[in-house]
Amino acid sequence: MDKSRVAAILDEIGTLLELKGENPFRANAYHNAARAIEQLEGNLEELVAQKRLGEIKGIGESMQEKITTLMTTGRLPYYEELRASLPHGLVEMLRIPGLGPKKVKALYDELGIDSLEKLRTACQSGRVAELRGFGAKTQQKILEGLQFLDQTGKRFLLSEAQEIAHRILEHLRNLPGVLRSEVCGSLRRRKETIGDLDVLVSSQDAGPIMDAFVRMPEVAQIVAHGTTKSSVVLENGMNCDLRVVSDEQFPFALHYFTGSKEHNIAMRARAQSYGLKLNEYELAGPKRSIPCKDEADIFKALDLDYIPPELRENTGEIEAAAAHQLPDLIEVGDLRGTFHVHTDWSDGAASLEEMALAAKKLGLKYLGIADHSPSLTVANGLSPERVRRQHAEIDALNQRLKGIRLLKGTECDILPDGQLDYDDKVLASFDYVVASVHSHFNQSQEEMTRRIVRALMHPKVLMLGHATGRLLLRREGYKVDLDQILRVAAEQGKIIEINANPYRLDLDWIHCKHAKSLGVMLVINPDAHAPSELKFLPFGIDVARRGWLTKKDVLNTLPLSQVLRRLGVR
Ligand code: DGT
Ligand code: CA
Ligand code: CA
Ligand code: ZN
Repeated sequence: MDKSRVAAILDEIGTLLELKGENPFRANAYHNAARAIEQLEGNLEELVAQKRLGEIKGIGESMQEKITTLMTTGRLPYYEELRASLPHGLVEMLRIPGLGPKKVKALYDELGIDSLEKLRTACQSGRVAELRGFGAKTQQKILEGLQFLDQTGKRFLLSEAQEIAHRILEHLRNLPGVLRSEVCGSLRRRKETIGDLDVLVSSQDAGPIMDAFVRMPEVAQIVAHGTTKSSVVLENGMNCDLRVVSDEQFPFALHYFTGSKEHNIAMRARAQSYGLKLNEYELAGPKRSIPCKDEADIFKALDLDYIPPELRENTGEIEAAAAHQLPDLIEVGDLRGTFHVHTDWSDGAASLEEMALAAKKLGLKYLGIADHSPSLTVANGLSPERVRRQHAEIDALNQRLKGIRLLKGTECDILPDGQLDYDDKVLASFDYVVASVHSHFNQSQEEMTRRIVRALMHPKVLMLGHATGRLLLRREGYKVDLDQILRVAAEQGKIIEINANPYRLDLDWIHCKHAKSLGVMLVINPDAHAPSELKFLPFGIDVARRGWLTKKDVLNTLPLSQVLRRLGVR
């Protein structure tokens, strides 16, 4: 069990306690412990083994016991009992924007609502509006939230899906008789949201593997338990299919279940043009089948270069592979630094030095600090006076720290009329400016586009932050003509951010591809508000790869010296 899993369970315990209406201090103790574990720099396993959990700030004795049980046995009876003591629908109701544990508890206690369906009915009959602390406006918001959930379906963030898929693969890989194993589907293609998990294993003997699969602790419900395919619902509500095939079939099944469906159809058509048939079991001619030991062999047999899973959307990858013109996709290891992180000077959780050291530990050579500007008062935006003081501290740190260079940036608000939130004199004191929209999301598309274009035209602005403001599975972005933004960026030599926060992934991959075709450079930023969030960067790499980007399309693959030259900083 790893750190983020332990943190997620503690956090969920806190939420479950809130749903039960327990003492808020107890619930908070779990939320705080979760945060402390998530942000822990050291090795949790080691701390547990050496009985040194007490060294973590804010973790009391009974919490230490629970963490130890979790880490050593992989389970926590207290958590399982707590989960079982509440209807599962309550946790689902928390997915509705604006519905916290307090409100969900009130709905359950007062109206007996324990599922999304009952909630919808109650809203439609007006009963929710009559509850104390709710009202017609809240009821309307809940209905809109329910509709939003319908539209996004039951999809999950890539980050969440990856975490649980990783654990499932661990289980399977440790079983005797498992030869090869992989998660296919949208997760392997690194889509930003995931519908269900498609797990594939090769083995001579499927039975025991299927049995072990449906018995994993992550399984909440068994839907089907067969010899070639089993289906389960996982504890987070996600479906997961397991297929077991022979090792000879594995490459074909891997390719088929990775998809996308559109890519598969185009590949099958290409096979047909060679007089071959391609399906999840084989690639075969009229007389014999063509053995392939891995996916690359399948592509080779059809005169194609290997197509990385991220590109398999039938948006030209097969034609490019045939012409040997696939891009050499960017990789995580290509990143040398990044430009958009927050510190405790604004709404971040850690100091400049803590962020710098965390970045250095990840192998980055430069870290651009971009705290908020004054108009974002909720995020403690920096006044010009505090900007000066922060710059003095950055200078001092740069003197002292070796192997990591801090850059003086800002995430400057784009005001409703497109002006920037600092005057030109203050702006001149930064090494660079990330310009972002954080307010007045309801402007018309024309207004919003004009607003962003005006900000981009400012000579000091280097890059545009989170271009649409979307929050995946939570809210749509503001309306903006991205094509026009990208054209202006191309003309003016401005850079567009790929915000790697798993809730954002904004710019999206489709527009990355478009940006590249226009000659716009991109930058991958974690928008980290804590040291642990620097680890969002690989999700940005996923977007970039799906957008066909190479190392030279992304600003922060440049070494420090070239970045300094580009920024005009000595
Ligand atoms: P998701 O789960 O909605 O995030 O998206 P996927 O891509 O994982 O889709 P899923 O789980 O329905 O199916 C997994 C893969 O199986 C899919 O990417 C391609 C393959 N597949 C599924 N249905 C079909 C089909 O009707 N025709 C073909 N050619 N392939 C299919
Ligand atoms: Ca899937
Ligand atoms: Ca599936
Ligand atoms: Zn922002």
